[in-house]
Amino acid sequence: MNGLLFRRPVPGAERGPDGWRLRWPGCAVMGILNVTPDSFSDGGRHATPEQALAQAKLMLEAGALVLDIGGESTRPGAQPLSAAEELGRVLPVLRALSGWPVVLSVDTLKPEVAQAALTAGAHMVNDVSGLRDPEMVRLCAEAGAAACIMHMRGEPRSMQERPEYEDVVAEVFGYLRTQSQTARAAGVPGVLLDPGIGFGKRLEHNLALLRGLDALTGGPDPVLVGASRKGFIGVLGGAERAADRDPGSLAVHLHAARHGAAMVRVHDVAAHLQALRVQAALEAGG
Ligand code: HH2
Repeated sequence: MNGLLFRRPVPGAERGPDGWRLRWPGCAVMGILNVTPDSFSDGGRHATPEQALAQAKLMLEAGALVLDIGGESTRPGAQPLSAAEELGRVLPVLRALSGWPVVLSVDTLKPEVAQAALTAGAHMVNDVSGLRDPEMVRLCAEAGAAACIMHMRGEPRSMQERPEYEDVVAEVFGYLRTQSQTARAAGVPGVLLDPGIGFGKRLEHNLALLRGLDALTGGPDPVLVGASRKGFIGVLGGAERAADRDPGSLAVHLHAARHGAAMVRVHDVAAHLQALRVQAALEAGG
């Protein structure tokens, strides 16, 4: 069983002495809901609250455990957005989804956005900057919200300009462990660790992190992998358009699940759950 602890009520979580514990078997799915005009794969497709809610309903019915709502694209080269603009995108959707039987995550690196999103109904924060800003740690602890800590080298605007590592696996996993310890010591109840596929990483870095995943999943924190439709899948699989990269995304995420990932962050929830269920059944027979 995998699990994530919160200190606030969360749909599907059991109340215990230390808070609300969400538990799930095997690898769960976090559905991506980008309320943006410019995300690299689904930009503009769910930009109005009505479109976003229709997509949320589809992902919920398909079996997503978590919906990850983002108002700012973090694709390579993306320009930063103001907090007010980001909030204008995510708050109407979060308010409409509040009360739905699904865990709501806000995908942001801005403390102001995270704070308002938690007040509007989000249960957890997905921070692609890995809780770099101490204010993010403080507010997650205060709200009793779990956090996804992702590794990113630099910033989206410039992160793909010649990223270099001496030992990418040791550096990325070491960073995640340190951030987790800091967050827990400050009172963040639960953390998910994410190697940040494509965030300041070249093809060989992404592959090394995925091949080395056991070293991270063997630790105390659940691990999330998000490779859905990313550029390296296009390179390896010969799929130029992001929308054509679901088969390669499945291959990466099945690998991640086999190597202990507790959650995958995906665009196509139904296809992933089907594949993960079949893989789990095959492994159960072993
Ligand atoms: N990838 C993206 C955004 N947020 N969060 C986590 N934890 N892990 C990831 O790998 C991750 C993430 C980028 O993908 P997407 O949301 O599809 O695109 P965009 O940033 O262009 O909106």
